[in-house]
This record gives sequence, C-alpha cells and structure tokens, in this order.
Amino acid sequence: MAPYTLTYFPVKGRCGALKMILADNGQQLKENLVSIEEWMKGDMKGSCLFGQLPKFEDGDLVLYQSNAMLRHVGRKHGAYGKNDCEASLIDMMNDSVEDLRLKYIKLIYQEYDTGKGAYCKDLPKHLKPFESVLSKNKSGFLVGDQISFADYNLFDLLLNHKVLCSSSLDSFPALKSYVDKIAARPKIKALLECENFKKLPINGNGKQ
Ligand code: 0HH
Repeated sequence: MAPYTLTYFPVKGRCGALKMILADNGQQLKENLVSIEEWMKGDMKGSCLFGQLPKFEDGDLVLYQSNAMLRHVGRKHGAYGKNDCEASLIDMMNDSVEDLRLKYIKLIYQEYDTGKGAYCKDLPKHLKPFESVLSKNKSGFLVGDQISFADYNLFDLLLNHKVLCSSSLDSFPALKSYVDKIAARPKIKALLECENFKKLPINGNGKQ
C-alpha cells in the first residue's frame, strides 16, 4: 500500500512540488482525483477542515494546507535542513515562494486577460531575491548544501512562470541553471515526463 494519499483536483495546481519531493525520494503516492462536479455537490467540501483541497494522508495523519504537506514530507525525508538555523532559512525562502505563488494565482484566476503584460513586466523584481540567494550559495540550492522542500516549491513555480512568460529567466543565470539542474535529477525528470503528470493542466481554468 502506498504510504501517502493525496486527494485533489485534476490539476498540478498546489501539488506539483509535493509530487516532486515525493518522487525524488522514491515515495509512492496514491491519488484520489476529485472532479469539479463531485466537489460542487458540497459534501466533500464540508468534510475538509478548511473547506478546501488538497488533503494529504500519511497513515492516520490527515493534513490540509499544501505548505504544511511540503514541510511534513521535507521533515520526514531529510529535505528540511541540517539544523534549526537552516530550517528557519528554508521556512523564510518557502514563505517567499508562497508570496509569489499567491500573486501568480491571483493573475491566473482573476486578472489574466487584463493583467498578464504588467505581471510579466514586474516579474524580474520578484525573481531577483531568489537569483541573489542562488548566486551566493555555491551548492546550487536555496539553503545549505542539500535540496529542501522550498527548492521543489520554487522549481515548480518557476516552471509555471516559464510557461507564462517564456523569457522570464533570461536575465537570471543562477535561476536558469537551478531549473536545469533540478529538472535533470533522474527521478524529477521521470516525473516530468510521465503521462499522468504531464497531462494535468497547471491550473483549473485553462489559463497558464
Ligand atoms: N492555502 C491552501 C493550500 O495551500 C489553499 C487551498 C486552495 O486554494 O492548500 N484550494 C483550492 C484548490 S487549489 C480549492 O479547494 C486551485 C486549483 C483549482 C482547481 C479547480 C478545479 C479544477 C477541476 C478541473 N478550491 C475549491 C473551493 O475553495 O471550494
């Protein structure tokens, strides 16, 4: 039996990074896909602690909130730093990834047609801090010398941004080589090439 179960909509959405960290650690994932029709019936929404998906189960542990899931898996599989200070820096970086993800989600679901140009123009301002951190850390990761859950999260969001604005990484050499390096990790490469993952749209409204 797969040790982990994920219940979510048939999109990459907030679960791309979670699938990446699990795959990279050789972990199996059982997926329950929820159609929008099923969700609209309301029963499942009512059963979710905060009325939203994803829901993640590790045995008897039930988690909501995608970043809590990343932290949980990171903690269990050695992707949460080597000490408390590294863990705090990883939290800081992941919070910044979440800030950018929220901007991205707002664009996709609320302002795509009117706001895409301005978003792409403004994007370098938001990518610059990540470029700065990565260009200083010779390991090629955000914190310390090993990959953390924040790296999978940033990598996932950068892939989305490459789809949104194809030139988004052009003036960021450290980010560009970071994306190439993580994409080349054998288990990540296999996930990105796997049909079940590839066929999922990034978002739920057809915008990307
Ligand atoms: N802070 C939460 C987290 O990080 C936010 C969860 C959230 O926004 O986990 N959940 C949304 C779905 S994520 C939700 O449950 C966005 C994907 C939308 C896909 C829509 C369906 C597509 C079907 C093809 N939304 C439902 C709701 O709030 O009722």
